[in-house]
Amino acid sequence: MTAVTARAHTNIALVKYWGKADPNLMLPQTSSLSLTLDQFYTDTTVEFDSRLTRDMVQINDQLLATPASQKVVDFLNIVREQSGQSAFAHVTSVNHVPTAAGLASSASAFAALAGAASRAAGLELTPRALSRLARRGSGSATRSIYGGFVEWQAGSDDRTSLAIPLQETVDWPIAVVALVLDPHHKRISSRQGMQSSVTTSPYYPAWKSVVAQDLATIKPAILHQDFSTMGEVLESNAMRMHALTLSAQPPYSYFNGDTLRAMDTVRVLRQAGQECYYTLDAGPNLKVFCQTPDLPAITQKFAEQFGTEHVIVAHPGPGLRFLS
Ligand code: 2P0
Repeated sequence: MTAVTARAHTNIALVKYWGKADPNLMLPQTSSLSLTLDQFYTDTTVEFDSRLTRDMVQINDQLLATPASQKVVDFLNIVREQSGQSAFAHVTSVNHVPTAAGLASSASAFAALAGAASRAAGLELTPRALSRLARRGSGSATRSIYGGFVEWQAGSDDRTSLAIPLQETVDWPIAVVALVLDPHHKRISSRQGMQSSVTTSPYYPAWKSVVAQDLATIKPAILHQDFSTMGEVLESNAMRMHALTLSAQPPYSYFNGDTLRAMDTVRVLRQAGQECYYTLDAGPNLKVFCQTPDLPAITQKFAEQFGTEHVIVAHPGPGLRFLS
């Protein structure tokens, strides 16, 4: 038996994925685009062992019982099907993602699991195949196979829905300031929330046009290092995604009071000449994009507002790699 360890970093979407077309194959309604981050990652070790009578899943030193480990077991079943490996596995995973920062650990977790489990099962997958496999665990994991700016192309079936790198090595001094505004777990999961938006928001058809337009605008902006255009698109895209929560039936929201206060601070900073733009996912915590020369003033402002320990700075990060 060979134990394989893989490391994958999490990512933050600039053009969001918010809705599935096929929940079983995890095909999305639209394409999306993200930046992989250096600060937050998951290390996962997988070893198939014919002596085991079930999959043993340990996350951050805690052995998971059956309902909690089900997503991982389902994912291992896909790997067993693809590889012909029939044994159960030991899975040991350590998340270096402050779940409190509202950064999805499922992206780095399933990307790392896709790498470690496939190789431990004897498969040698290309990055494209790894991206397709990671998608089966969690949509955002599709993009975490690659570093830098990454596009998940929606495709139309299991073969064509995968990520491709737009720019793996980011030669642009940009940073993402993650604000920890509420350390509690979100009440409505992304999975539940996006499903509700797809089926009940009257704005969902408009969202699909928004995403197509935003992708067409943001990709050249990234390649030309046009920070203003990139920022305007990522901020409006986030707000339009959140409009799908407010317009669902029943309506819901991931914002809290600090979210609105932090958005206001971004506007104040911009008016003062510190160019920065926010985005946020299925939780209240803002992530603020800026260029590194403006980073000290921006982090200082947020540290004054929310406390230094609630401000985490990240930069573009790398794709999946094998540690052993
Ligand atoms: C994204 N999010 O593009 C969007 C924006 C949250 C808001 O992908 O059901 O954990 O596992 O596919 O990927 C978070 O949802 O959901 C997410 P599943 P996932 O990053």
